[in-house]
Amino acid sequence: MEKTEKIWMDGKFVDWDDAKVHVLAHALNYGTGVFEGIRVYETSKGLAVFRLKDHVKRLMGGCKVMCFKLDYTYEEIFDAIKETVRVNRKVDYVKPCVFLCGEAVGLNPIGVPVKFTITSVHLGSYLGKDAQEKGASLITSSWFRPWNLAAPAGAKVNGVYVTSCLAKMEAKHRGADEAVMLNAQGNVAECSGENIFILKRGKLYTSQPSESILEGITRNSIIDIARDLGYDVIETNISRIDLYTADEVFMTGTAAEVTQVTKIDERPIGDGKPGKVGKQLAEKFAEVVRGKDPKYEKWLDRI
Ligand code: PPE
Repeated sequence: MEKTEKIWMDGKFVDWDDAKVHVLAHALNYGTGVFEGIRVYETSKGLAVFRLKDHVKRLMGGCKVMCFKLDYTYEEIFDAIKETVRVNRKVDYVKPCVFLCGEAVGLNPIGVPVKFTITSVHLGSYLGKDAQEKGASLITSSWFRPWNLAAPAGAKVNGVYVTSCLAKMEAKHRGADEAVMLNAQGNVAECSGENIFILKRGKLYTSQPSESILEGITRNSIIDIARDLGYDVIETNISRIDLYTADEVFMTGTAAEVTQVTKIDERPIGDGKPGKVGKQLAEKFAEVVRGKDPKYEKWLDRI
C-alpha cells in the first residue's frame, strides 16, 4: 500500500510510519473494531466526500452495537474525516476505524481502551480495471455469510470480515474476481465487500437487510437512483438460481462502486457481456458522485 502523509489518531495527526499499536491490542487478537470505507471524488468545485453523513452514522451505530465508548460527537467525527482528506489531498478513499487498542489477553472487551484512527489512501479501482470495464467473474463461496444471529452482519465489525477474506481468497484461488456468499437460508446475501443486484424481466431486485447483509450506502444510493430513472426496485430474498438466470447482475459498494457481473460459477450472465441497465446505472452513479447532477448534491460534502 502506498503511504500517504498523515493519519488522524485520537485527535492528532501523526506520520504514516508512527501510526502504531501494540501486538497485544485486543482488536488485533479478537477483531474488536468497527470501520468504514468512504470515497472522495474530484468535482468541478473541488473534492467532495460521498454520503459522509451516512457513513458517520453507520460507524457510530457499529460502535453502539459493540458497546464502544466514543469520546467524539457526530460533528467532531464528520470534521475529522474532512480534515484528514484536506491534509492528505491526493486521496480517494478514507478508512475510519474505532477499535480496542488496549493490551489485553482474555475476551472480555469491557473497559479495554478504545482508539480512533482515520486513514486516507489512494485506492483507485478496487476490483481492477478489467473487471470494472469488461465485467467481473464470480463464484459462489463455500463460506456462508455470517447470519444475523451469529455475528453483527449489519455492522462493519472487523472480526466479521474473516469470512469475507476467506470467500475472497476462494474466488482468487479459483480464478474469479469476487465471491458471492449465501446466507443460512441458502439465499444470496452479498459479496465479500459488495451488495448484489439482479435484473429480471425489466425489474431490479436486491437482497433485503434481513438476509444478513450489510445495508450498503451505495446500495441505497442505487435504489434511489434507479427508482428516479423509473425502474421498479424490489428488496427481497434472492436464490442462487435467480442469480444464474438473471438478465443482468451487478455489485455495488463504496470501493467497487457499480461493477457489472458477467459470469457466475462458469455460467454467463445474460449474453455474457455487461448489461444495458447496469451500464446506465454505473454511468449515472459516476455522474452523481462527481457532482454532475444537482438533484443528488445533497449526498456530497465538499472539502
Ligand atoms: N457488503 C460488505 C460486506 C461490505 O464490506 C461493503 C463495503 C458493502 C456491502 C457495500 O457497502 P457500502 O460501501 O456502504 O456501499 N465494503 C468496503 C470494502 C471493504 C474493504 O475494506 O476492502 C467498501 O466498499 O468500502
